Amino acid sequence: MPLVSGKILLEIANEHNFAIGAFNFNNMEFLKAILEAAEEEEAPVFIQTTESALKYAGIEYLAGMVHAVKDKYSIPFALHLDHGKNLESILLAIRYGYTSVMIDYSDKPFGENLKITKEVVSICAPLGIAVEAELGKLEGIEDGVISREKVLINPEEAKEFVDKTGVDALAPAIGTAHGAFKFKGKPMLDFERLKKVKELTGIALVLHGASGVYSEYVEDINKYGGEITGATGVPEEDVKKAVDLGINKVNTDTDLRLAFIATLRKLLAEEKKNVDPRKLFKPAMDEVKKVVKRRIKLYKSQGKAHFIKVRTN
Ligand code: TD3
Ligand code: ZN
Repeated sequence: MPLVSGKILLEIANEHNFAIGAFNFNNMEFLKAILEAAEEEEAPVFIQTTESALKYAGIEYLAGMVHAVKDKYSIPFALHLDHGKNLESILLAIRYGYTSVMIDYSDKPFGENLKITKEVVSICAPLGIAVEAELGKLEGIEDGVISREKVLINPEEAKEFVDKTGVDALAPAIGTAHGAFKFKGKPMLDFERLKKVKELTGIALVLHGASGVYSEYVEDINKYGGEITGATGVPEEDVKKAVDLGINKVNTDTDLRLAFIATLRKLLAEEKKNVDPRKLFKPAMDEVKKVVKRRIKLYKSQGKAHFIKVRTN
């Protein structure tokens, strides 16, 4: 099945109470690992690029690869712009055949966020392109801190935002953060708030900053010359609970990076005579593939590819 609209993926996941994995890529190695893993698990999937990925590789390369390989796979997948920061990025993604975009004005006042999101929906909806927006800020929260009201999503605001913008998906800030250092203390996700947002909006919800930061990769990175002591992620149990409470898309980037880098560090240390990058990248890709499969199972999207039925001609 070729590229499909993010709308259909979000709708089906919302209807059937599971989440679809959204994995970031910057190069051929990650893209291939993600698509192969999803194909083998018969899972629908989002493949996504941030603006910095586009800056690194160029949109011609990243979108070009996707369009060149899309018919090799039978699973439905959407090409998504992750954390689009302005209208120019959105328009660029549309020109390059993206089927889903995120407009992220979460660091701006509520009114501005609402206005730009409405505008993006008015452009994308007629084209069948899904729109995701974010409310609240992606910062780890600490126990008992009053500032949580300032950082996390306000469920009543979420209801107003969804009604007025017509977005397809909303990313609620509930205490997760991007990267390999998510929490100062114990992981704390505000599940009550998540539940309320789902009850009030009924919309497809997206969990950002969801990586598990698995200890086996952190240990290998530290063992072979890296220094990421104290790295922490979201426990798998918490991700599972979030999916049960209404999360329909889960973003994972850091876990793939850690798997890749841990493998590279280990091989570089062990194979001192190797000068062929492929002998490093292939095992690293295989490790990324393993993580993608693990996450797909965690989100309950394994075997769900056939739920998506779209006309392809
Ligand atoms: O939107 N993303 C991916 C890009 C974040 C910048 O690297 C996420 O929410 C993924 O979060 P995580 O937990 O993998 O860092
Ligand atoms: Zn994110």
